[in-house]
This record gives sequence, structure tokens and C-alpha cells, in this order.
Amino acid sequence: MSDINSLKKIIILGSTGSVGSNTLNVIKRNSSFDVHAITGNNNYKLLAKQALQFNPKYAVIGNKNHYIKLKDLLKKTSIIVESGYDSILSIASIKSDVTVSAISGNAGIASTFSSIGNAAILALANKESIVSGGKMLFALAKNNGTKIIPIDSEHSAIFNILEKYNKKDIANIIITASGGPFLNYSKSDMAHITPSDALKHPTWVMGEKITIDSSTLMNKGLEIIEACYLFNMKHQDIDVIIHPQSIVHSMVNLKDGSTIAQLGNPDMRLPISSAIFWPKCMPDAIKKLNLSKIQNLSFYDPDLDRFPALSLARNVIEVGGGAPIVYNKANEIAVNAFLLKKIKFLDIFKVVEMSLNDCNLINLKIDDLNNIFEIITLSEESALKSINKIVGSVV
Ligand code: MN3
Repeated sequence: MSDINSLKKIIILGSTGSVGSNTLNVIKRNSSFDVHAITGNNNYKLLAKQALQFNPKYAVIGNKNHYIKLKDLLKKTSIIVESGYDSILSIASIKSDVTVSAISGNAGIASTFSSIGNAAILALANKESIVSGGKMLFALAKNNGTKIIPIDSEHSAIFNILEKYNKKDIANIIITASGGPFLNYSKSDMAHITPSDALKHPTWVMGEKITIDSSTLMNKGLEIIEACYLFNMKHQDIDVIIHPQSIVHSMVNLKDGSTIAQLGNPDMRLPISSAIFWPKCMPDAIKKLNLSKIQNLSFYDPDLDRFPALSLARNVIEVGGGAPIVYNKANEIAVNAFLLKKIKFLDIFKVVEMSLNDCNLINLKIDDLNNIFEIITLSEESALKSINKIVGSVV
């Protein structure tokens, strides 16, 4: 058994979600971490179960309505129970060896920023903080000594490859995309896609929002933006290729003409262990590949006409300023409206495009978190307005 002082102090923001639960799953099989704090938003039962199992100093629930219930479930322990958004932010600002930022959506932006300068390693799964505040986030991390390591599977693959090569030898990177369930749909078929069709992801099991984003390729658009900031690259040097088996997690082309790829079974525990154990490699993090059993790996160029999310993302990067925030927030609102059957599948792209055209946010400077939240609010209003226009025009 390791002695407590040699253990690495880890904080998991969003421990009840899929990345958070998988992080605890990884930690359970390895004794080198001391779980210092875990946070959830609504699922107080799972949070209590995790707290009883990992005995953290703090267990924090975002939704204050669940405070008493959580406190009650943990009454026989010495775990400090807190609730509310501000408590999550103060947990995020505790000094740690590793902080995992796995709160999903815009709710995870502020806590990601709070961990900068406090976490030695920030294992970052919250896409929104990179997409909405990437420039600021990476500048702050650099100046305050926090190493950001992505948990997104594609970016984790690229990160690990880039670590081993000289930046000057890199030609470009290729992000793989499963293509989602509608890879072979015609545009007219796509008009009739229902929420339950879109919620069937072929290879990864994930939350509702990201599953829809995979089916529209909006997730891949967000990942292009994410890669630009993470790896400090131009979008022209970031290609997307459809790879339905999700075995090749992503690739890097070197200037000599060779391509370096990371392959593995699609399992979130690989990018998670790669981030929290960095620079070490965790033995048996996932099940080994059996390539002869898989037999075929296929690759296609994405159809930019049927999936406008990719070109939209590239425009958004060109425009800069608040545009990535509009892209992200308008999409979130549109996905919600689609799940509620207010708009059709193809309208998701329309809402994003209309919001980008409507918002005069492209020249706005992003100097602090307040700017980001202001633009998020304006994007939401614009997206709702766009949805009303679309719904109103259908007779
Ligand atoms: Mn991904």
C-alpha cells in the first residue's frame, strides 16, 4: 500500500457524469491517487455512493435542493458536504496534483478557469471552456504553471503523438469522426430524422447532447475549434476524416510523408488515464486491440454539403472573437429544441447559421469570463429568435 503522502491529490469536477464516473473507475484500479473532492449537479445518490467508496474530504452537489439528502446519506462519515455553484468554484480553486474538469456544457466554464494556477495538471473534458475561451485559457495556463491535457479521445491521441515529435516536423493533423448514424443518408432522408434515430450512436455510449452533436458532426466542428487552441494550429492544418469503426483515434502527418496514428478500442478510460497519469502510461488502462478480429478499418472524406457543421466551424475560426461561442451556444439551444421536437434535424444547422448572422459579436474582445457569459446570453437570445422564425414559417 502506498503511504498517503506519496499519493497524488485529485479533484474531480462532475464526478457523476460519464467522464467523471470513468475517472473513478480508473482510480479504483490504481492506488496512486487520493481523491480529495468530488462534485455533481443533480445525481446526489450516485455522488453519495462515490463518496462512500472513495472517502474524499469534500462532496459537493451543485443543486442546493439536494443538500439535505446528500448530507443525510453521508452522516456517518467525516466527509464535508456542501452545495451550490459557488462551492463548486471554491473546490475548483483548491491546490491539486490533478483536477479533472468534467462538468458538461457551459456550466463547466467558470470552474475550469478556477482550476488554472491551482491544478498542476488540468485533465480537461469540458469542451465549452476551450471553444468559448480558448485563447484566454491557454494564456492563463501558461503563465500560471498549469499543464492542460485533453480528455477528448481525438485530442488525447494527437496530444500523445505530438509529445513524441518535434513541432517543426509536423505537417498537419487528421481528426477522425465516426460519422454518426446518418453517414449514408441522403439529404432528403435527413429531413425526417427523429430524436430517437439520432440518439443511436454506433460506437460510443455518451450523453444525449453529445450523441446528437455526433450525428450532426457539430461535435466534430467543435473539435476542430478545440484543436486550433489546444495545439496552436491553423484550421487549414486540421483535417477531418470519417472512420466509422472509431479504432483510429486520430492521426498526425509528418513532413517526411509518414502518418502516425493512435489506435485502440473506443473506451474513454484511455484518454482519461493518459491525462491523469501523464507523463506515465497506466498498465492495462483498456482492453488490447485484436486487429485480426476487427479486420476492416475504413476511411471516407466527410460530405460537406450534407454536414455543413464542418465548414461552419472553419468560418467561425476565421471570424474569431465571439463567433465560436455563438456556434457552440446556438447549437446547444437548437439541439434542445430538436429533442423537444420543436424543430427538425436539418434546422439545427439553420439555427446556428442564422444566429451567427444575427449576432454582432464577431468583433467583441474576450478579456475576461464576464465577456464570455455576456456573449453566451446574447447567443441564446439569438438562437431562440431563430427557432421562432423557423417554427413560425412552417404553415
Ligand atoms: Mn471526441
